Amino acid sequence: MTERIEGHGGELALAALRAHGVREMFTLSGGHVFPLYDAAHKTDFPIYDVRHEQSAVFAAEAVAKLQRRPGLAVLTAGPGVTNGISGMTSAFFNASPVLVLGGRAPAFRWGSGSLQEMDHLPLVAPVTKHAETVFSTDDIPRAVGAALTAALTPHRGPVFLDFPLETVFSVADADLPTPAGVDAVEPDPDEVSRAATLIAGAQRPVIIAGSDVYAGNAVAALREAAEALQVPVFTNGMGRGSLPPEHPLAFAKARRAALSGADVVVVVGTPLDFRLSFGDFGDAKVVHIVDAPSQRATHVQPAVAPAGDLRLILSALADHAGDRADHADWIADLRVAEDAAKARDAAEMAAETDPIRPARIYGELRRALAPDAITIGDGGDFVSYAGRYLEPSQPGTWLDPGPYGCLGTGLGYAMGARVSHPDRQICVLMGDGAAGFSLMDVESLVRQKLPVVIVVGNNGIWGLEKHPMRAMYGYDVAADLQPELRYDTVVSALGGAGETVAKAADLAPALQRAFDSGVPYLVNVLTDPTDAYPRSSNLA
Ligand SMILES: Cc1ncc(C[n+]2csc(CCOP(=O)(O)OP(=O)(O)O)c2C)c(N)n1
Ligand SMILES: [Mg+2]
Repeated sequence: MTERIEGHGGELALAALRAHGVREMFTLSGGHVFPLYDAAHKTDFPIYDVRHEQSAVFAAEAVAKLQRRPGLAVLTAGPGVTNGISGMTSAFFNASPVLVLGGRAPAFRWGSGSLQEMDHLPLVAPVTKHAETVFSTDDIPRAVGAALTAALTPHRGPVFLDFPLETVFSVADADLPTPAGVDAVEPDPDEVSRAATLIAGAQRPVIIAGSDVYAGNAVAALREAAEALQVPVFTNGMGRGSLPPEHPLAFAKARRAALSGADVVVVVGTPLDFRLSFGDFGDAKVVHIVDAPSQRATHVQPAVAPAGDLRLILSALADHAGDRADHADWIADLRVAEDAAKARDAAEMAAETDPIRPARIYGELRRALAPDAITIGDGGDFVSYAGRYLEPSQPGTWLDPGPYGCLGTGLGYAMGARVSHPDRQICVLMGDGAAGFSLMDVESLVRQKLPVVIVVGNNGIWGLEKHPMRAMYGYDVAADLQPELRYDTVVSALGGAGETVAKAADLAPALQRAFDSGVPYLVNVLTDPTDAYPRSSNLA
């Protein structure tokens, strides 16, 4: 039996949001969305507010990514919504189920020049799975339910609704929709069996597993498939940590050897994009396993590309009954390359240089971080090093901005992570350039008692741009920041705490103080500006 509910638009929306598993909102105030606050306030629904709408959407995205449930951002009409667009776009690239509810100028006098009167839909439609204006109050619960179902249906992604002023302020009664649930999409069994035969028969297969494996709850199935077929596994994005680092099939460093030597490359739950040389692995055959037909690549032709529920596909691979080649020598060869790279990394991470090089920071962090700590990367070179030197040992513990590569996720992601995991270490790894986009939100974290640790790799430059520009032109412009700036005192001024570290030996005690402090704490590490992350492509 459907439940009948009565109330203003905010109350109707909130009832539907709760019913669909939304547990909090991230927002920045604006009169157009007051009814949503009123409904939340009266029912003890948590409201977290921020200092820039971008952080609200990033916080909602962190909840969605980490907890695999919908995250909610509430943005006021006009500039509130436009400030959220980079966040929505990141969620779109990352397939994160985020719902953005926007205020909207009144419909009854549309065209008369109301404050902040603009049609958001043409702006947000290209970066959302569904965007709709809800013109009638009693239609709000249906619209919220339908939007959330779209967000959670693979391939997942953000959705947007806006409510004209009179729609959300008016009272109506309506049916509360029961959550529709998301049906698992059955893959084509022929494609799955062709993929299994190809992998099992390969001499040197490799699996690369990405974010949709975690989002699709397919981590256990990935492990079963890898173990059953004896295939080495590399990961990216939210796929990191899917296999614990000590697992015999878990690899991270031997990527070059693996991809240049492989005869079959299996890419699961991540696009064949620039991070994976656009799906071109020389003579190797490519198996691309995706969670929805829309995710099949159009720029390359894989040998086979099964589409559907990743658990079903990976479990079917694990159950493959046909012949299989022995991969023991291949795995052993890769292990030699992996161990050698690890030894090189260990030496870098212990280096006693003055000034400090980023590698050493990560050496210290590896000792300071608990296995379930959430690490968040927001920056250029400093975050590339984080990807290289930090080894997540559990899935769902690493947040990077994803293929949209948007600077400024840091404090929003940190807020969403702290709300998701009140008892874990939350550590933001931030370039000094990146810090400029969201550091003011330390104030939001302080006020709402959401402690996190921020480690700034302070090289005084936009490193990932300065080094390549010099290499290309012999000079650089627009790439300098104030050297040795005291980002820690910014955080202290906002009610948190922090310190500047210039000597490698001082890093460990500073990190200890940071994690013990119980407040937002910034460790401002002065790093070597001549240190450039070695990369083949220099455009970011
Ligand atoms: C919103 C946004 N603006 C600009 C860029 C281009 N960009 C990529 S990395 C980078 C430099 C980052 O500098 P910093 O955070 O100090 O890290 P570093 O490379 O110095 O370690 C810039 C400007 C971007 N990715 N996103
Ligand atoms: Mg920098």
